[in-house]
Amino acid sequence: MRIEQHSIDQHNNRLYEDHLLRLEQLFTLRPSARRLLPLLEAFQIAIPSWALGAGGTRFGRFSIGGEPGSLEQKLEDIGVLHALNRSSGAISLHIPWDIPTDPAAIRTLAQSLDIRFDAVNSNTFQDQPGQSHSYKFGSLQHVSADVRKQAIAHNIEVMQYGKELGSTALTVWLSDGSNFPGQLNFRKAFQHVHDSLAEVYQSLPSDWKLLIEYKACEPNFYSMTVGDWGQSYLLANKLGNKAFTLVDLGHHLPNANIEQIVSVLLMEKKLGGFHFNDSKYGDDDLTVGSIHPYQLFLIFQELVEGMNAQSMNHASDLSWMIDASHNIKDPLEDLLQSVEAIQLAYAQALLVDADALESARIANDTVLAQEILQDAFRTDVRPLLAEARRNKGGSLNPLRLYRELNVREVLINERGVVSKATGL
Ligand SMILES: [Mn+2]
Repeated sequence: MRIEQHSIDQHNNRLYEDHLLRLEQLFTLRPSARRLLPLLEAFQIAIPSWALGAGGTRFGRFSIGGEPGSLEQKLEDIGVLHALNRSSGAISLHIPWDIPTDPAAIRTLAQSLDIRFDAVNSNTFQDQPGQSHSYKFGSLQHVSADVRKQAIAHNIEVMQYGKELGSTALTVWLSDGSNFPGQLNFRKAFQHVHDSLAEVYQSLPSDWKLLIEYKACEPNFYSMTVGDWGQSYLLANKLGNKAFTLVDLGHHLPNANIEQIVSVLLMEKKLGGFHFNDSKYGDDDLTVGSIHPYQLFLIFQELVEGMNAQSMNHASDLSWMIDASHNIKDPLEDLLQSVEAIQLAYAQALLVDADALESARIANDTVLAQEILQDAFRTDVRPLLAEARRNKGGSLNPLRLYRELNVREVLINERGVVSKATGL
């Protein structure tokens, strides 16, 4: 399914008067907001290829119907999102769930939808059919050199697929770790992971990044070999200047100060990108911004401050990706909400009066510092986002138009009720 431009234009015409009123109110209150439009228009968030179908838990999975059954259909779904919000112009592929069998055709299709390829993701947390060695006891950390070799070869193969599509980053998330005390020699496991990643790094093209993701627990419940940002940072530092830490918001122990982690990683030029999601109890993979929107804003406040300090390009110098699961929502609606939440936090962070904040800090005026932050956070920037979308041909209200066009019903008619997307 493709969204026709005239559908978007008709929808925008109907909403325009009300939109303009709200936008002018914002510009009156915040004249500086006008200059944020080009930044918001440039900011794109990659959609993961595994997030277009219904997710699930180990207890069950409930199909949403009309799920994309091929990589082509996944691209078409992202094309629908991108047509509506003009902010989802990238896909993050997961191998082997989404192997491009005809890379040239996939590239052409992506180009026609204005979608580029963000980081490719390897998978050594599951065994694949026909695989010689099992990852039951780890992959890059494994006590057996043969298992490590197999996992290294897989990561190199994933980069080959990425190269054919124009991707320039490999994300490695390891489930490696141990479930019980005594199971693992921590030192040797970490050394193996380092040495294995060093081999992968040797095959990394000169213009690529290696993004090292960490996670505090799950699927291993006693130790994770790359369990926190310090361990990821250590590996990235040892490997070289093309290796970076990737922050997944759901991969921390409860109450971790993620904004502070982000600030330090940026300062050290070792922040590579993000996996956005939200959680209340653990790695819940809920819609980003649905539980902790203020935390998301604080993270973006550090990102904007840190990126500006180093004259970084907000849109292109870090990888912005969603990593969430949709257990009860329509995945496409959830992704529209996710992109909006990320853009809202970014816009609010851009609104922070950085000079005033710095002066308050120098004066040790804690109250004023909080007021400055919350003044930005409590500003309704939704009309600004809508205007940025409209400027690029997108919809003033993507979710509303998605429902008006009955996109899910159309997809179910096209693909059937029982179609199932590849992934977990
Ligand atoms: Mn992730």
